[in-house]
Amino acid sequence: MTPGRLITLKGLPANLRIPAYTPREHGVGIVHIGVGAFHKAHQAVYTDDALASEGGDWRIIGVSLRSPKAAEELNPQNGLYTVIERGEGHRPARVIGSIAEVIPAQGNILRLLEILCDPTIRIVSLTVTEKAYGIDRRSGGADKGHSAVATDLANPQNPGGVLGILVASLARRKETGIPPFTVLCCDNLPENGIFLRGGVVDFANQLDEELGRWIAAHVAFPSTMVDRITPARTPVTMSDTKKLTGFEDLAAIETEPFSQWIIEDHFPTGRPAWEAGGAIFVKDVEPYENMKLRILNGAHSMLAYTGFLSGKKFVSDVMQNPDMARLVRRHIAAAAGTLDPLPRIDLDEYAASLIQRFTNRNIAHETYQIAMDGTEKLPQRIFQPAVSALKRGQSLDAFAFATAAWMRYCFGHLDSGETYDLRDPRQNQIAKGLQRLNSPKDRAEFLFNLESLFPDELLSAADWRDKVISNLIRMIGKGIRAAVIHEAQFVVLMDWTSPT
Ligand code: CS2
Repeated sequence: MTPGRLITLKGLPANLRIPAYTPREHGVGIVHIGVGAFHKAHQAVYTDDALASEGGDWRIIGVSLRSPKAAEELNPQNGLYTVIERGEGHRPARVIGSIAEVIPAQGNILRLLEILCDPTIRIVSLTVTEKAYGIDRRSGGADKGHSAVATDLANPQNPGGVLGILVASLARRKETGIPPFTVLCCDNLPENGIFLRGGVVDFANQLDEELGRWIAAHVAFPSTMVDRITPARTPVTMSDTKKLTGFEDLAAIETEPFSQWIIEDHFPTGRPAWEAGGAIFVKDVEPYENMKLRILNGAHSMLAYTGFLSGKKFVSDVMQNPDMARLVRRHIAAAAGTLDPLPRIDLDEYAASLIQRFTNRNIAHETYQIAMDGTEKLPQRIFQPAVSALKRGQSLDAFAFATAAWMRYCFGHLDSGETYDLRDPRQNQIAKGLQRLNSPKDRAEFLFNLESLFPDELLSAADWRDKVISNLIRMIGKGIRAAVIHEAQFVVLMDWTSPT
């Protein structure tokens, strides 16, 4: 018999963790833009814990900007879904009740703007990926070359992009005398609150400078560091959920046991008691963001490019290869070396736990998933730490190797000749540029010169360019696997970095 769909908390097995509150008794207080697996494994879980511990009207209305899928999965289930945690030897599952509803933005923008202007909404949070903001990293303002920004500036009453939606709803709140909501960016970007504030204020200024000034003076944009490795769901997620809950759950996700959330405590309009789920509130998030972006995400990107090109489908497969694992350890150590000491954080412990998380064979995290959007990710993950290493007189080897691996990935084919889709917002420009060039050096130079990608400090460091180019020459000449073996033999590992 096919089990029914998960629509209520009734009838769930007694050993399954379910919300320790009655979801429908709590009103909404948050609109979250970008209800993907990561939001469901992270902020929604913390909010579930906060509701259970302190109560309050803090349930979430999810918004999806592009596809109606999240709404189709969650709405028929009254927002309920299962999270399976996959770690060594255990597989706890819990049902989350913090999401009230999901609204696909397309076709519903007027309703969405109405909700965003409702005074009960006090926080608008976002996980839309780096490329969706439409903010120019160099100027820090709205990027008029970004299609959503250009379209929304031309038609600000009917927006479809992040900046347009935030500015249209803040403008309405200003007009009607409703206090603004707090904007909480939860994407992997350095100083993400300041970054988003710059884009929103500049976008508003293009329409009405008085509005821009009001946003700058009255809207809070706290920064956050978010961390939980959340792979795409697989058919096993679905079949395991059915076994664990007894119900069909089309919105189920799986994630790792580890979770971290560090938040700048600046919420003039109030917030849920996220500390109930373990969130840490601090004054300055930037050092924690740098730690995570440079160590975890930097090593992730490096291993994703080398791993994908070597035929390793999952992160844990990469970690099974001793040479690649050595390079991961080297990368972590090099990235950690670019950071100042952090209060309450032992970097050696952080690094050791990261190795364990990457090695977790219970989650199927695809290297191809992480390889996506390299031009959006590498500046903060690889290039900025490389600049710090350069300034500190430290070795550039790990960062140059990671950069060469990304460049090799940009070619769009494996050593075998098999092709793949780059999945990067600049893929057409990259493919076109590389097509007319043959030598590895010319190809590297073309990629170095992509607009606003590499920091000037790196471009003017001859040693950096030479290192990247010689790695790329080796990757092409000998093949990626031989290049990995070659590079790994020079790695000197110390203390925790030694393979066990
Ligand atoms: C990953 C991140 O896909 C990627 O680029 O590096 O999504 C990573 O899994 C998360 O930031 C972990 O918190």
